[in-house]
Amino acid sequence: AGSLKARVAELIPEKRNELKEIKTKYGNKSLGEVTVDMAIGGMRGIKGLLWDTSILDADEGIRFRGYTIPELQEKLPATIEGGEPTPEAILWLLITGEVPTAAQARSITDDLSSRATIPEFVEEILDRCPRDLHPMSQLSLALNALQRDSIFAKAYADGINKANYWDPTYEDSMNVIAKLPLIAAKIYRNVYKDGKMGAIDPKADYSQNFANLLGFSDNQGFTELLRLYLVIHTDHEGGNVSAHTTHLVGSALSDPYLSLAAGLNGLAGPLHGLANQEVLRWILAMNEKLGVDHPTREQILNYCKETLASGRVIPGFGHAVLRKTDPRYIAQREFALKYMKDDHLFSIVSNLFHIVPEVLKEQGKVKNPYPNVDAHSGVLLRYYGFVEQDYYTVLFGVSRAIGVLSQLVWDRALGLPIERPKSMTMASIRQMFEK
Ligand code: CMX
Repeated sequence: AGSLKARVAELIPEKRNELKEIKTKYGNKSLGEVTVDMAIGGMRGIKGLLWDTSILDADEGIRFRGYTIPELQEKLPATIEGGEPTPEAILWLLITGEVPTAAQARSITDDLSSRATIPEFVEEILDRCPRDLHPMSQLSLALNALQRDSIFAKAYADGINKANYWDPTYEDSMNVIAKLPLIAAKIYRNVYKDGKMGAIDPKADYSQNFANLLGFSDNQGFTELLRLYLVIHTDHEGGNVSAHTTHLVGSALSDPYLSLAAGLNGLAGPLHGLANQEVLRWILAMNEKLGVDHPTREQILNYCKETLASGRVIPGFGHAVLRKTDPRYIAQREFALKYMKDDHLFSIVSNLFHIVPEVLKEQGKVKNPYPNVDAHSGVLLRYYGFVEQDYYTVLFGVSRAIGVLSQLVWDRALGLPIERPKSMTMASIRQMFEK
């Protein structure tokens, strides 16, 4: 139950009509040309997906249901006076398109904590994982195991009517979002600590609970950072690997557990979410190599050049769609300026902000030389004592679930079909143009 679900039920007829109208009016209009380069080049720039929860502008960056990050920081309810908005609030926004009241956001907190349990066998699976199994692989494993309890899968097997797919999709999605902090924290406690974990406190918000479970209950700064982190990583329109994969797998009517697990396997790639861990590793390796905490401009410049010369990417820089500095980076930079402006790693990140774009521009092939979201998050987490880099992408995954599952509810509510683009062979491309 809960009023979010009631609101979704109210919105469904409107949205179905809107989609029908768009199809009737514009169904046969062209969204643009598809060139051979696009087909070969990772489908870059092809407008071929419907995704309502957010949209990315190359210059301005992401808007969540029409709102920029600074607008969200102003409009969404926060837990502490003047503090960061909460993931519960953005979940409401992403699903309904409406800014929640504080009471509505609170209802999500309550709903999620009432769903936050995991079966013993899933805990046992995690307990049996070797410590050197990557935390992202463990996360994916646990989600696939939790799938046993999918309400959608059961409803489908019982013959549910298409028109009602959204309902069990909603239930599964809320359950997944509620259970993720437990799974994620269990992985963290097993891999890096003694395996013991606290319990959900129904009075605490989602981020506070997550921080408590991780073992950071007395660290208010960390909890506030977690709120910001969990909000800004939720969604980045539909074409990125994790979002697109979740949508694609979901289009086969695989349930939300399976769909999200697939998406998170994509997030675990170093060109996508794993850059989160790579950035800090790369910065620390620089300091170690140079034997200093405060490398000079010259030293940083050389280190960047060496990275490029060895045929590697500079992690945290560049983007497939963005052509300016990522506003998610800026939001984190502002957080750092507010809470840790004298931190030595933050000062390196600040220097990289100026130096890397010069180096990448000079190299001449990168379309966007500016920092993305991943260039900043590591040093913020580390500042609060959360130093286990290999784990960082799990935090990204917990947040990303909120965005991609919000859209998945709508995929099912709108009856979007199985995804099946056309592929070409090299011979068939030749045939088309070499007659
Ligand atoms: N360092 C070095 N070279 C880079 C680069 C970087 N940060 N970013 C792009 N390039 C290179 C590409 O590898 C490509 O080289 P080749 O032509 O030799 O293959 C060339 O520049 C052109 O690439 P592009 O069109 O500018 O970028 P893409 O859309 O192909 O790729 C991305 C985008 C993010 C994968 C790429 O910029 C990159 O690898 N960045 C570093 C990894 C990273 O930070 N990923 C996180 C992105 C955000 C997220 O998903 O979490």
